Amino acid sequence: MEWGVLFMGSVGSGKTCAIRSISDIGVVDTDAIATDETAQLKSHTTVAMDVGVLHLSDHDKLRLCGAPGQDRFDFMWDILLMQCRGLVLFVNHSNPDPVGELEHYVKALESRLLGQKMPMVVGITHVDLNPQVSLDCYRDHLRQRACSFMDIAPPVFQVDARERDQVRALVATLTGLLEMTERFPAKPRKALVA
Ligand SMILES: Nc1nc2c(ncn2[C@@H]2O[C@H](COP(=O)(O)OP(=O)(O)OP(=O)(O)O)[C@@H](O)[C@H]2O)c(=O)[nH]1
Ligand SMILES: [Mg+2]
Repeated sequence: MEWGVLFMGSVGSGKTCAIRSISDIGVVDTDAIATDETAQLKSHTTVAMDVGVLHLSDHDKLRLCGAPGQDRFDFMWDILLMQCRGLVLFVNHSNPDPVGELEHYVKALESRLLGQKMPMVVGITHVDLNPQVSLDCYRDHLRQRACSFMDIAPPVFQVDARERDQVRALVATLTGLLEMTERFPAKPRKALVA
């Protein structure tokens, strides 16, 4: 079995870093020198995609795809979404409006998936830079605001993208959700007969 997993989230949230942390092969990235406002945050930014591989067993592997965070490259989100079965959404907890950031990406995903189901886990990064603020704001937001591409509110984890074990734990949870979706695919609802 081989599944594609897409890492999405804002510039600098840690997508490329996370894929580098867990990939069993050298990551193919498309990082270029940042020239616009991104340069104030970091020196390099993904302009097309990252690709890595995580072997789960002799026969099973995950293809790890990283999307660009910048909205101007959002055409890549459509291309990558078509090739992936599950999502890891990163939110940078140290940004000024991280819940707004979460909402921005959930909305972008909904408008692209158009009702198609896709399991997702949410990873909150950079918590070490803003430890006094609880992660409940993300869970509350996702509970109140259903994601049309998931039947349940997605799990939310604190994760440091530089830490292999933490990223692996996040991806293991997503793999569990993917297996569940595979074994128990959502059945179309029967029409109600009056
Ligand atoms: N302090 C801190 N730094 C982190 C954490 N997770 C990742 N980083 C750092 O944050 C930066 C993330 O950079 P990238 O992985 O390139 O970010 P990206 O999401 O791929 O960004 P774009 O490709 O520009 O959209 C790196 O310098 C990481 O070392 C964290 O939890 N805490
Ligand atoms: Mg990147």
